[in-house]
Amino acid sequence: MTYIDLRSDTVTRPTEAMRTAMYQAEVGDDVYGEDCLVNELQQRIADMLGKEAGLFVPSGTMSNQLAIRSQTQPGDEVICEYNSHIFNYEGGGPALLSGVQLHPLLADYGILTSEQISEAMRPTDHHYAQTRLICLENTHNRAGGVVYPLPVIEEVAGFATSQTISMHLDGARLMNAVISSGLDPSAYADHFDSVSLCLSKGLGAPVGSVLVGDAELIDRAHRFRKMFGGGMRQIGILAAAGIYALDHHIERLAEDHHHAKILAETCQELGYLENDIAWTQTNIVLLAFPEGNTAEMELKFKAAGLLVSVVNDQRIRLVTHLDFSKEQLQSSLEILKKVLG
Ligand code: TLP
Repeated sequence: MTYIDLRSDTVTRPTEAMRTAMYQAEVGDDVYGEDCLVNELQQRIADMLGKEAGLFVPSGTMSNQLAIRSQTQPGDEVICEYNSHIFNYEGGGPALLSGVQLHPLLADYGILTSEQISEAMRPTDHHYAQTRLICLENTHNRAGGVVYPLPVIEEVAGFATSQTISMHLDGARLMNAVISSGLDPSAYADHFDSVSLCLSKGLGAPVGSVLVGDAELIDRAHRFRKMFGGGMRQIGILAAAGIYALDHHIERLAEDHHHAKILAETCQELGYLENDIAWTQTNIVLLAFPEGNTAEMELKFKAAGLLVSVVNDQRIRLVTHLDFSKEQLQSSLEILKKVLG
């Protein structure tokens, strides 16, 4: 049986044209800094986000972990959102790799405000861990691909500056936010010391993320990348895929958003959409199952030919992507009606 795969936008396979770019890539040893395509990719993303330097890393997880390691000391505290990727899906990495404690705050739709953060700040009293870093996520995955409102980011950043706290953006899907909001990528990135952008989500590359920041921060992250085992050699073949994605796969994210909206409309009609449809802003659709039967529903969807991901016992996630065609959209709508109707 061939399945329609809406588990994640990470499931895409490189297109023929992307594979050709990878095949033709000139390569060098990136540990010596001699892979021209890696250097080009890093600089392009840094420029796009208005930062000095970039660092190509194997995954979004490593990118976030390097950002935390490079901007904290063991014993520090990092504020993040309760449903953030960093708190939920990175294997407890901050405790092991950086020796920091996370201070997760639950926020409506994943959007942390400056008021919430200022209330959570630790006093300078020696009893407390010192708050050193705030991590935001845009778009917010577990909140359903929600785009962080820029004015909220501006307020959080203003507060962080006033307290000399650094800001990191998990921008795994930042380009989805950019396409949805129409804002320039740097309009978001300007408010952060470091930004992680994934090439292997909506942008359709097989591997890789780029962490950007000022030259000093990226130099520190570079040292930790080596320490964490992320120094890679002839990876121009991967950078070529990333460059191809930047050239060809950004604007088309609008199509994924359109497909997600159509799926969300049907889920809403069937009474299973998690939030008001206005919150389906990018490529993620969240379905609500208050009876806590998502494991059973996952199997029902699978039997009907649709792969979905279970977020928890009450939520299922659908993610649209480059390999999800118009024909598959039609079939998915039929499956949703059959299984949920
Ligand atoms: N998210 C994956 C899973 O890990 C949940 C997915 O299928 O959505 N930040 C955010 C916001 C992410 O959604 C992800 C991947 C990452 C970081 C980590 O990226 P990778 O998988 O490259 O380590």
